[in-house]
Amino acid sequence: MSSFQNESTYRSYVERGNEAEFDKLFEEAVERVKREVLGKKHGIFINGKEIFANEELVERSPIDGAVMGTFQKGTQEHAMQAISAAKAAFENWSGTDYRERVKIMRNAVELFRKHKFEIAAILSMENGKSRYESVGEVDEAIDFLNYYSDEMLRNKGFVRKTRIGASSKQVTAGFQGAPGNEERITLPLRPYGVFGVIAPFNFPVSISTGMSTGALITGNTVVFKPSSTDNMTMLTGLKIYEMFREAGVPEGAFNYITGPGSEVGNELVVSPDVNGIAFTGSRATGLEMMKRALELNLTKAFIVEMGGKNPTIVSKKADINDAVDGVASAAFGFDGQKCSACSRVYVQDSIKEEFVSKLIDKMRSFKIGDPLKKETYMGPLISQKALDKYKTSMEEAKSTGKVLYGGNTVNAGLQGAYVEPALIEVEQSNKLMHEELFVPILALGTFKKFDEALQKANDVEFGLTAGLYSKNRKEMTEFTRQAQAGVVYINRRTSATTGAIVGMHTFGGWKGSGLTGKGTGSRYYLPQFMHEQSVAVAK
Ligand code: UN1
Repeated sequence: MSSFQNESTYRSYVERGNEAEFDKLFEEAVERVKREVLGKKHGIFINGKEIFANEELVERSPIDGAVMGTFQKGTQEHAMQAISAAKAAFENWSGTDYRERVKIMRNAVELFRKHKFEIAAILSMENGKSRYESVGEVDEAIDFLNYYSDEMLRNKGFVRKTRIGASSKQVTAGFQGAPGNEERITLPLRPYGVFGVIAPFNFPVSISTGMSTGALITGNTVVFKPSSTDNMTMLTGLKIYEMFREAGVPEGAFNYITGPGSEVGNELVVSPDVNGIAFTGSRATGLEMMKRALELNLTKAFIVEMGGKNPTIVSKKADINDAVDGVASAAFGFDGQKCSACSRVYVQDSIKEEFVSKLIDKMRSFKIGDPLKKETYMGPLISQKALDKYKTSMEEAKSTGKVLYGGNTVNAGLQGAYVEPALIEVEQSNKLMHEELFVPILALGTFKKFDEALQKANDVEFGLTAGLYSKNRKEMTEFTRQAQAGVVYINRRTSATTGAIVGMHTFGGWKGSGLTGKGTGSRYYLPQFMHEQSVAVAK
């Protein structure tokens, strides 16, 4: 069994002094994709067959409105068909040897590698990520495939065996713990059945692949719905579908369906034939789905990731430059459209002025515009809805607090929603300190004593990531003990709260950010896709 290694594409190019090659591969892929991939018409794939609906969905690039492709507006009826295809495929797929499923996932790794730059190029055009974020995301998808494959092998398919020895004594009537014959016991984790995989727009390659791999490799079959309405990422979703199929996932075991959450997503939630849901998205949607299933007395396995309002504490004992770099990347990378984004920063009073002035310098230096250009750090927001959120939140900040920097739209000469990174100062009780906005607005607060910072950091419903900058041992220990978050980072210059690496930083939310308390890229991820059975055979 190979030992797990991260894909680290960009890192290996720069370390070899070959960044030019990295750029060339990405730029050539963009041209190729524009010529050969964009603007086509695509169906839904159920049981390996392409199906067309009565209505269509046109996916456009947030960069300039270019048509990425025409997709199907799937209905409840289509969802029902996909669910029954997945149900019918379950017996065979769950019955394959786990090593066979691992082999198929390793084939998928090779396909993802082969098409790495092309998928990254589509991704940048599809959701507006920079080339670095996009290649990093494809790497993350490859890492999930490899990591979960390793986990299946390491756990030998998640089957254990044990036995109870025969007793020399027998009883006439049994009771708990009664001596008896020998028992051979097999303890497998077994797949639930059909999983609905409902993916977000912001990491449509890595999160879709990660959730789907989790379901498939453990023997479940899947109905996969990429983000299909306001924020569309159906084209990368289709590429994932194609690669899984080419890798050897049989027809019916993985189905691809586009369409509104209110029809397709809803059917996955309310259908008694769907045994589990893997979902990453907003807290409101996640909670609503779980409620709806329970109202129907359906006890599904829910594996949900539901956003964050992630804090960073900057103590006077911090390296301020590291803190500035880390907070700026975490808050404004990909325009803050990450559930891991830093959206609150608490700075100790005595260093506030220096920190704020350096942070604003950094924010001013970020290039905003076409994310296909090498120098761009911030591309467009995903949609008009996101732009509205940015604008109304900035209005709110103006009337209830102070705007320290930004808040305006930017004319990038393109038809897209380009905005400045924004820094606002509001009271802890302000709703801008509590609500997840998913736009590049960072709320600043201050503190005198470290305890106060911890209390404020924890004072939200969410608990996904949290960052600290301090060189003081006591503060570091205190933060580690008290931070109510599943992913905690200390003194990380590359980013205060984002950029978890598969297999290294496990990624899962506490409190209102999740449900199971177990993260992705973790040893405890796969067991969530299975229920345990103990099978005792007495001699
Ligand atoms: C998300 O924003 O939905 O740690 C997930 C990170 C990424 C995952 C983010 N690896 O920022």
